[in-house]
Amino acid sequence: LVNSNVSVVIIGAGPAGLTLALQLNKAGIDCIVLEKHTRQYIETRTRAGVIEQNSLDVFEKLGVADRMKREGLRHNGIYLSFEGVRHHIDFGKYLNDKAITIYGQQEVIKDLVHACLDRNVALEFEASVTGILDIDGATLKVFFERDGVSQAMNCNFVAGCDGFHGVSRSAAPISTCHVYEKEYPFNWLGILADVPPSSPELIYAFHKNGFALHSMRSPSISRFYLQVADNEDLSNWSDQRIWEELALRLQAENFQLKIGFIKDKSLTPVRSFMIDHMQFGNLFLAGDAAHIVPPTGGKGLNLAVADAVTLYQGLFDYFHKGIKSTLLSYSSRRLASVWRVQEFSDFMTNLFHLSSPIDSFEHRLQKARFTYITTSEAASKSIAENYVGI
Ligand code: FAS
Ligand code: PHB
Repeated sequence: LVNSNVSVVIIGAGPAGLTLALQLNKAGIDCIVLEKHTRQYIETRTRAGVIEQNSLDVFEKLGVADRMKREGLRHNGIYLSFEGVRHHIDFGKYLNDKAITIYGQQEVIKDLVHACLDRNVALEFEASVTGILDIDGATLKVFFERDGVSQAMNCNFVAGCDGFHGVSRSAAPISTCHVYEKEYPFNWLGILADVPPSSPELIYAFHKNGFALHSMRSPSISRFYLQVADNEDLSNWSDQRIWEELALRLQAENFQLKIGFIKDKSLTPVRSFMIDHMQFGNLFLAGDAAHIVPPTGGKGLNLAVADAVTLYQGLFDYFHKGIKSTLLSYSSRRLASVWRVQEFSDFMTNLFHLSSPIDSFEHRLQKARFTYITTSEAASKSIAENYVGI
């Protein structure tokens, strides 16, 4: 691989990188994916769970949606809960047959990796990119470490799909960009439990102790999240305390929380991050490398897929039609969509998280917002269309 040439180097085998690689492969455009971790690591990392219809359609077109459609849980609505009052948002009531599919991100990664290997997409694991040179040139150079050996690749384009902590963003002249950041004053404590879901659909709940989310992965596995302090230590949360707090925050009429074995616990910061450019010469950022949204809207993975589709369209036009204008509009086209998702994710985060004292002005605003949603068709439809994906 030393000093070899390829049209597109994709850094990172996450949803963005793998979706882009499969699209390029299908169009006969040569690319290589460089992933720093092992296959086993990326296929077992518990992360997102909501697949929008738009993302499912992309996976369907790529021929990788069979298991997702078979094993994923198709949901036509979600429950919003405020101090014990439940409100159902029925997507079908407003949006024909639009729905979401609940399917763990690690399952998506397994399906995409399997397809890449099956189709002989160049996918190198334990290949950690250390630097990118000449991003404005016709030939870019990507440096990476593999088995302790430094190697380099020449290419025409680099797709930085290496997540928030990757290297591609630092290879761009970020100092010339406007960076927008918002750190929310809390974290999410996520658990995966061997217990059947206690609800047929997701429940987003505000409680005076804080936010809770009831999600799931299968008829026998549930996924939950609790709002905790932003400096929280996981060791402060025994299984018993987690179940007691979930039961308290998710309580409502006719609701009984099922408890079981907790097999995974993790803390995730809740933050937003944006930059006002997603492309720098022939370096393109996609997914978490370019933006972070709070997980409250279930959007991170879906944004990564949508970025990969738009970037692919630009690369297709360049390599197959000799048109570069589509590539040049990548940033502006994606940023408009991502800001919409940022706004929705921020709205959902502010609606359901405790960040001011009970009976404070902010808390009463939250209560008024929830009451409006439960009494206005227009407000419920707005939540529905944003949640299933515009
Ligand atoms: P990813 O981070 O998925 O993938 C980037 C890949 O690049 C990784 O495999 C990484 O190993 C690799 N990489 C990094 N640096 C590299 C280098 N130098 N060289 C080579 N490879 C490199 N979203 C939701 O919607 N709901 C959730 O509940 C949710 N929970 C999350 C929990 C956690 C702990 C985290 C971190 C994220 C969560 N997200 C959630 C967001 C998440 O799903 C992301 O939005 C999604 O993975 C973004 O996909 P990518 O942009 O492909 O980046
Ligand atoms: C999940 O199931 O992991 C999940 C669902 C909805 C969210 C975030 C995470 O908003």
